[in-house]
Amino acid sequence: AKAKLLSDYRTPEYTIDQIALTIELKPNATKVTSRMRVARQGEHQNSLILDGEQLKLIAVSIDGCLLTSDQYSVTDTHLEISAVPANFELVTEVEIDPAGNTSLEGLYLSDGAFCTQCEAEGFRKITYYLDRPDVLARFTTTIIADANEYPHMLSNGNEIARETLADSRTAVTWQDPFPKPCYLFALVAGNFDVLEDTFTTMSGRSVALQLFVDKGNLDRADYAMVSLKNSMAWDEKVYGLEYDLDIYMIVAVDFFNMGAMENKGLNVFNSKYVLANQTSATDQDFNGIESVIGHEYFHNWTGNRVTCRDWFQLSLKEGLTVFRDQCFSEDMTGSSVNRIDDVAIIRSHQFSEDAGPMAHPIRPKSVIEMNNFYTVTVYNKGAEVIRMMHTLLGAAGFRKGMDLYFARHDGQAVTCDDFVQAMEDANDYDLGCFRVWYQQAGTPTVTVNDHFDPNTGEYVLELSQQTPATADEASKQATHIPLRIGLYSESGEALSLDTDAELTDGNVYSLVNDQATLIFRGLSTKPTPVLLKGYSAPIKLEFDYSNAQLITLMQHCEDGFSRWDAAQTLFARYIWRLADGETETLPDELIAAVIAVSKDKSIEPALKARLLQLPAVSSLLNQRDKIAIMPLLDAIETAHCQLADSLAGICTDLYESLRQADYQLNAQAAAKRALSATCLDWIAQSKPPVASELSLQLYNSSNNMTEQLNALKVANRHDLPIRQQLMDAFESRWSHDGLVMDKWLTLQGCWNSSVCTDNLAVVEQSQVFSLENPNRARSLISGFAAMNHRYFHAEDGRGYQWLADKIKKLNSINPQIAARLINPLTQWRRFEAPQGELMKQCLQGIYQLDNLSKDLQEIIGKSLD
Ligand code: BAL
Ligand code: ZN
Repeated sequence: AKAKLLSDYRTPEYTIDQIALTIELKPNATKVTSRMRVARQGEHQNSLILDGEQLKLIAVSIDGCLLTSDQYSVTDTHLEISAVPANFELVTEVEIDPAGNTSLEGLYLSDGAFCTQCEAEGFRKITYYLDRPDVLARFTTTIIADANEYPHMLSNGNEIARETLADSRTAVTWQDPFPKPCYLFALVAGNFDVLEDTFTTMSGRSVALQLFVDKGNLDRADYAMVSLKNSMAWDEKVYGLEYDLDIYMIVAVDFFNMGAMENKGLNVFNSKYVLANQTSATDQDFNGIESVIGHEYFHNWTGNRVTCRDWFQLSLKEGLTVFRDQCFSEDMTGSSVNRIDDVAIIRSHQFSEDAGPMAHPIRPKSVIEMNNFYTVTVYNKGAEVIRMMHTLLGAAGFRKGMDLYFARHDGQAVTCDDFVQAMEDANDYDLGCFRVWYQQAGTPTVTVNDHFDPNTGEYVLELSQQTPATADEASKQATHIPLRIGLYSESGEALSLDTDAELTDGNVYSLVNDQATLIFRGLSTKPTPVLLKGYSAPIKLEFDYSNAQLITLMQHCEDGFSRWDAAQTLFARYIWRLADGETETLPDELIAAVIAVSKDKSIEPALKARLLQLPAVSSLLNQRDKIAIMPLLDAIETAHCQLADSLAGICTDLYESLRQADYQLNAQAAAKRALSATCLDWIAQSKPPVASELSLQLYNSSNNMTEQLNALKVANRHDLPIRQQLMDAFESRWSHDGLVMDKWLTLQGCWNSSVCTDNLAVVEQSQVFSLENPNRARSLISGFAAMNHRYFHAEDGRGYQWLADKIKKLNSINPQIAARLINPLTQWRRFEAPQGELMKQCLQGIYQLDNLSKDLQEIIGKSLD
């Protein structure tokens, strides 16, 4: 397969501004008739080339005249018609097979309901079309189906007609008044329960809200509806953006590749991000629902009203919309820990993408399979890039930029440059070198040295930035890095900053060159610097803090992120020293500091839970170029044991004090549950029998999934004697419910036991598991390959082989999911022998497959290159 390049972008030679679709639904033979108004753009005589895949062409006509087969040609990927008029009506008729579509892209069946997923390039699996985001058309869609079997027939926009046909069939017609690219097209037909509500917009319009869920699931739909209404109100309040149709529909389906999809007026959601109640879902699940519901809703403006010119610009809508959903969640919970969790994703997953074979800028330059670029770089680093503009311009300046962006581009398909230009123009602010963030991959490192002169009271910081080479490009430029700076006294008080350096509101310094020197005056003793408050840029910061400085920051810094960052740095420092054989014990001062944190009643429980956690393995892996995995895992275990001996007693008291009489669904109660789980984990590390008893008690006495799952996780992670009993109890209670059983599958995958790998074969055979369902496949496979480091990386290579075997099967079933789940193997270069070599061999084995998908070809090809 050939790569497409950003630099090859050309405006379309033809456009389609109106399309009327008639879709006669039958599971194995759906007929799609599309009537399109086509117009040539510019002076040329080139043929019209439409995208289309896996379509059976029945007929083509132009302005009412049926074409003969010599007037067009059909390949696996295109329909080409030569000698077309400048303006004409094109009608095509095709047949497709939704029931046979296991890729879940295009039109397919989810548990008997028809649904669609068109982004990025799935519409071409429904009909022949100019399947590119810069072709915007008004869609009218008529769905024909048996109304008894499919009482709900939905598409974008408003229902404008309904007609009863022969054979108990009904035709329902929808019209979307907003021109849109075809990736935002959606169709759903099925038999659902519906939760209905209304929202009154800021201009007083009433919008009907409808949430469609599988029969019997209405008791799990309330939270999604509340989240939707909160999102609508938030976008009005923060951005002055109002919803624009009279109806907003969300359909929850069980078979879905992504989290959800923002189709105009008709979102289709993975049921994981809709269905939740106290007994079936954890606090984390509820947070996920709030953020994904918000995310898809916010797309209505950032994505739908203003869309992307081409897929290289994906971060235009995704980075911006992730930033918006992060701010929404932060406002809803009002806690500093949201920021910590966002940063943890960058450090664990985005840094590894930057350091691996698929490294790409947030605006990629070259793509083989677009589905491979729905990445943590485009989404989460993209959001960090938007956040940096927000930091540099301030909330009011950012809002001015957004207003100008919509004023200029509403109804258009635009580029990331257009967005940056609007921010620049609205604020008269130079974002020239900031644009480098869009152009180059890689994680910049800012190295900082300091010097204090007690005679003059001057404190000097010397900064330099450098971005290492990435797989896609060796040479790197300096970029615009906002550093939010604070100086702290020995006891952790914030000092006022007296400097000639240009600091904007909130003490933000713009590092734009390779190097810079900052001088602060009027200091009586050497301060402790913090340069990345709130994680003001997605970089690595290198500064040689003393243990004492880090301990002070962990205990006293007013910025929650910086406290956590200091704790993580301290822990990581000693884990690496243990791994390298440089020490065998954690220093007393570190243990004392952690105990002090655990006892400090002024620290909010959510933050305390995070301060008491060791760095994630996935984040530690990104701190070195080459990893000896078993010594690292052993070091983490040693650090855990040593700390646990000192912490278990305090954690037992804390655990008791955190008991809550009733279940409450709010951020404060959830924070206590999270801290309580952290305590239980420390207890389990040092006193397994006590933890066994507490876990059993917690599982049996609690009335909510969060606590029950916390009990199970501890039993699973420490392989407590009680584990099997709890797993069996969970299975018998939930075996009928795939969504809940995903948690059980993940636990099976990350079971900390030497029999885990053997057990996978048993679990795969269980009724609940299925490679066809992405949620089931992801839960078990990622539970093992991304979370169970010790057994996935076992030196006999069996973990790798197990994953390779799943990937080979998924390659034929669902290439998108296969390409996601193969990720752990693609990092082989970073692992020392024997692991690295064994991983590579598994990749080579998959690469030999005859029918290897384009998705896997791109990823494995780059990985082995
Ligand atoms: N647009 C694909 C799903 C999402 O990011 O909302
Ligand atoms: Zn999105």
